[in-house]
Amino acid sequence: MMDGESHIILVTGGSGLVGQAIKTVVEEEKQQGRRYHNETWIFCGSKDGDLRDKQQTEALFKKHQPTHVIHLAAMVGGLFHNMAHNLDFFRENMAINDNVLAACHNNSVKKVVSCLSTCIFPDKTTYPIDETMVHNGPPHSSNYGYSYAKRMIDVLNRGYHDQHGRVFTSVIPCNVFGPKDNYSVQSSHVIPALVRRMDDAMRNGDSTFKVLGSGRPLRQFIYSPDLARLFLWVLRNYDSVEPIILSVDEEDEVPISAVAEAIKKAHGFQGTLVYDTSSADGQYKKTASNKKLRALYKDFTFTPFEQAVRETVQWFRDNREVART
Ligand code: NAP
Ligand code: GFB
Repeated sequence: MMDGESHIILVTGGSGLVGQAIKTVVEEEKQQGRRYHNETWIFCGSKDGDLRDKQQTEALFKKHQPTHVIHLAAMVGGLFHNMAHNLDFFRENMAINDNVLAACHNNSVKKVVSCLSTCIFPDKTTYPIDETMVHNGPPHSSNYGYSYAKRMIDVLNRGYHDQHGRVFTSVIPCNVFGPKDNYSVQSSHVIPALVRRMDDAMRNGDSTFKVLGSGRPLRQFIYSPDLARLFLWVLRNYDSVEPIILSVDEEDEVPISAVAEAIKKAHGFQGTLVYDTSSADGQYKKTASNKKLRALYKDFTFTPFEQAVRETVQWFRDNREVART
């Protein structure tokens, strides 16, 4: 964004893991005097308007008149929550995405950055996965609802560009974790689930700790502050409608067992990890290439995984009372 105009940036889903990370980074920029033009940031959660409802969505946009939007709001959850609620994930996210992008168009928002996920790619695919492969086949059966709804963001972005010349684009993060995540047992992703459950085990003095599944599946994890910095870079510098993967390198992919060991070390848990192979593993791998990002943003550095896990465990232990559990 190189013009001198005022920018009003509305972040839907602003009260969540990624939204709060963006808020923290924006505040750090202000403290460091790195103001980017005259940006006004507005972070919204569902209390500001239920985006499944068209009227509430339009009212939110009329109230704030954003010039730019980072669209994060979604029904989001881990493997087990998706497996149990594929219809809800599809319908809720379809409604949210159609309402938000229509409101962006109706209110002449200059640029929108929406959010897909590396888990929405075809289950049967070659590796590494890249941005051209989003629609090349059915997603994994565990989260088809969420996956198809997310893929429709890309379809909507193309439609608003082809029919109306809109610059609506999307990013495709790998698995995200960090402070202010969703730590609820029912719906959370693996890292917040293990962080919270191992804190419980430490408090209870348990001698064993159950990790669900075999521990063999492979994942790439991005620390939420790193993703936040990449989101700001995309908002200010990336103007293609084509999606862009925001992920750590392929070689940074880790098995779930290594995640559990890192969380065990960060907590100082002395008990034994036990793998419950009666629970689902989900996708074995979804290895994504960040080559496009590396080509465009050469000197970006990711926080080392073990350091990010240590900081996340520390945040949870210091903030358990206010965490979303
Ligand atoms: P999150 O912590 O669960 O936050 C979800 C956000 O969406 C919250 O601010 C929530 O508001 C809002 N929201 C949900 N339903 C809404 C509704 N009906 N109306 C208005 N707002 C609603 O999720 P996250 O992890 O930050 O995810 C943010 C984005 O990143 C999502 O689009 C997700 O698909 C994507 N993503 C996440 C991951 C990951 O591993 N976490 C990976 C790839 C992509 P309330 O807090 O008020 O409920
Ligand atoms: O983050 P997660 O729930 O989802 O990770 P996905 C699931 C993996 O972690 C599986 C293992 O291999 C689980 O067996 N795991 C071990 C656990 N212990 C636990 C635990 O206590 N809780 C959870 N949740 N997993 C999701 C998609 O896939 O990726 C979503 O379903 C979303 O749509 C998300 O996009 C980013 O990485 O398997």
